[in-house]
Amino acid sequence: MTPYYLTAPIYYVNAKPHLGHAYTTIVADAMTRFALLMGRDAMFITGTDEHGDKIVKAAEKAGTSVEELTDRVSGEFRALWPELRARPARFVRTTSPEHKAVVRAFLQKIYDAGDIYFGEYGGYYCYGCERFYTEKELEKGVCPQHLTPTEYISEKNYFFRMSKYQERLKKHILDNPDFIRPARYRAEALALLEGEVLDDLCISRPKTRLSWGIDLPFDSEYVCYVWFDALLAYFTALEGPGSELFNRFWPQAEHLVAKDILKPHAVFWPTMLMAAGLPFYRHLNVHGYWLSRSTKMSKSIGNVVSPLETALQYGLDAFRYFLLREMQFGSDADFSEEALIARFNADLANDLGNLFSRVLSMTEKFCSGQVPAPGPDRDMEREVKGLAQDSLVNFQNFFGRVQFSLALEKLWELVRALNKYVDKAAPWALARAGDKETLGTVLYTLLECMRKIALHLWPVMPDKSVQMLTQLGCDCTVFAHEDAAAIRGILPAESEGFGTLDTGRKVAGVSNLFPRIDVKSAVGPCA
Ligand code: ME8
Repeated sequence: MTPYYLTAPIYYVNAKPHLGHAYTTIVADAMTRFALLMGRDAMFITGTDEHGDKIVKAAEKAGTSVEELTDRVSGEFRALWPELRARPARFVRTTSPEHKAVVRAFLQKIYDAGDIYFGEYGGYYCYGCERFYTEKELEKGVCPQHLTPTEYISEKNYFFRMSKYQERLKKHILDNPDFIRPARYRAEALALLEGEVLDDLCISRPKTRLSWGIDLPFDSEYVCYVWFDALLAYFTALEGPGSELFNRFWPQAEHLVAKDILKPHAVFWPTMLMAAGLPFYRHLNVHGYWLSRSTKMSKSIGNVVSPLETALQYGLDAFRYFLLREMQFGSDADFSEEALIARFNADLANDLGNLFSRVLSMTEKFCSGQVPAPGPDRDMEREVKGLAQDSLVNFQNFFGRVQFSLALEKLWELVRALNKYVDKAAPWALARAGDKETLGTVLYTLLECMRKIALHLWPVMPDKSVQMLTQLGCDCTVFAHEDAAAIRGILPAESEGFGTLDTGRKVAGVSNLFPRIDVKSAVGPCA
């Protein structure tokens, strides 16, 4: 049983969670559920990033202590994830004693190895990014991310010899085409490593300027730079290097982030791993931004969508489906309620919901609500089954390669083909003609394909998936109890054979999974 360890970012506690954070965490949850279904011992983690200038400034602005702010906002993030059916195995707070111990041990290790030195540095500091920029990196004199003025700061600090590992990292990225994916971000990472020598990384802040951080183990006048501290949360969740958990899961680690934090994950982090003599992660999965009216949704701009309100308004699973279906992983996507409603009505109400409602009501009407026994397949059934196989294999392949939108599109090819098959096979005509055997074949083929669709949708729509399976008369105890051992590894076989659905089982007569949203009456929370 291969382990699977996925990390979502640990989010800053300077403001409440918004749709962008919810997206990454929901994707992490869906990827973990999928890995479990595919047979892996899977978990994902997240947490909150609580040190640094940005947090101190946010507390000052809120007129509260930094401790009060971090406790409150960290609590809000932690409480949101279960509401969105995302279940991180661990939630790391960077202010926790466990995390501080991991950071200090790591710093001491690479200090002892000679990869940290003391020096003087002057640079343009952006408080939003918590990092220095060189003059060349600024855009018209301001921070290229936040478009806000920077502050020139010159001071003595500790530096990590990042440049020492530049060539090895470049080679690793070149030798492993899917180390950073999709490809456009691999190219961006390579561009950072090509040409000029990397600056060494300034990893400390003097306490005279900032005291809200983790003390360096070798100099108590300094605290650790927040990014150096934050990345190590991925180790804290595994109880630190050397632990049993770490040895088991770290070699299978994957990260999930948006493009704003590509550089720390593609450059800082792998060089830190090399300095500590630890293996690289497997994949860095990078997605684009959710935009609101073509502008990045961001707490500093204030154009954010509340994930919980939207989920409550349209249904959590429909919301999760929309997020995974609408955004091509890697590219930006625009969030609008109109787009959500359009997707809901087309894909969920018309295609999927309608399929369930038609087939279940016909089973009720023509077969007393019981799964009928199938007769021999005709060309029509062979064609549908061939298509089902292709669609499910495609779904599994694309989903595993973080192409969620394409995976769902492939699954919907099957949903739509089944609706057409209903029209073509016309069960009502078979019932009228008294052809029970063919009627059984048609309804069985449909119900069995619908069961497979419902199972494949579990990572995306966990509640609706169970509802669909229950309507099909399947025993869902293992899903209701989220029994990982029983769920693990059930998906690969589903794209191969047919006939797992028991005949004679009672199915629901009425389905009503996704009632159509009337556009005129939909008054949204996020207009
Ligand atoms: O960067 N669209 O935390 P953060 C899509 N603490 N995703 C978005 C988004 C948007 N408009 N806005 C935010 C940090 N995100 C660091 C991370 S990890 C060791 C430290 C998501 O609170 C996306 O995952 O600014 C992005 O990378 C992350 O939130 C940034 O969260």
